Amino acid sequence: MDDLLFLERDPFSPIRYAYKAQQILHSEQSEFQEILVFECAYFGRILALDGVVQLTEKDEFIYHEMLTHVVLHAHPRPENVLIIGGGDGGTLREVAKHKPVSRIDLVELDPAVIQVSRQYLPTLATSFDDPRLTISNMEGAAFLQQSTTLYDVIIVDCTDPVGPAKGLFSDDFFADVIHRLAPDGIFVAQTESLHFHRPFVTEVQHRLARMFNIADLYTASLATYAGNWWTFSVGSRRYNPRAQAQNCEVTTKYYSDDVHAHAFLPQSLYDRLIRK
Ligand code: AG3
Repeated sequence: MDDLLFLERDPFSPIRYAYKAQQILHSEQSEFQEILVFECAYFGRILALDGVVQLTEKDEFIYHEMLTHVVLHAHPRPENVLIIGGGDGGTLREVAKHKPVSRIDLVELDPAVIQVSRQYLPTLATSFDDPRLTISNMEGAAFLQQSTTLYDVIIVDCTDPVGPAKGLFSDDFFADVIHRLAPDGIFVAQTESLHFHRPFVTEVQHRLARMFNIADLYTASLATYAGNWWTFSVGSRRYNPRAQAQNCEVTTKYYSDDVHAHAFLPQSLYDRLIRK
């Protein structure tokens, strides 16, 4: 029997992936977007929002570990952590592994994503009942403007920077972030592919460099996001994100002390790709 084909609709990429799907587990139109969970023999369950793959059970650990543990280990003692986006819970699962973290705020615009993840993605939705967690369903920028907390780490785990997530990369948003970061706080955001989106990555790096003491970039290779050479952009107020302030003591499948050191681009490559 032929497989069902899921054809990704990714407006930010020059290619389209077709996934061999076995079964659709859930499909709904929420107030904000189309939410789909389907099953693949190779990738396991896949979450797509408005037709764009957000994660697969097969390789999500690489993305979520890299989005969180690099900056959490560049800071000597992160206690207050803010996650903007991340309604599937994968980023939260990784942050929750850190014992010194005493407060986790998660700001997810669409409560339906959290519900769907709790129901269909139990390996991601492990930490929604963590006592340190507070969930707010609102825009990230609005949350930052009304918050009175100073965060040690702020993480943006968003969809592609077209549509609702576009504003999360603006000067205004970064100014709101800095306002709510402790004087030694660190900011990180997923920033797309160096193959397909280098102008975007460069623009974000230049913007961060203007606004933070340190701007930097690290990458990981992902099978399922078009462009694959995936970037994570850091804005740091004090600590050099290339240096670990603590060794890795959390249990991970991908991130480790030597991965931390190797994830950042060699300076000459950074200069060639980003500075020019
Ligand atoms: N956030 C990054 C999604 C990028 C997907 N882009 C794409 N497939 N073109 C994922 C959220 C996981 N917590």
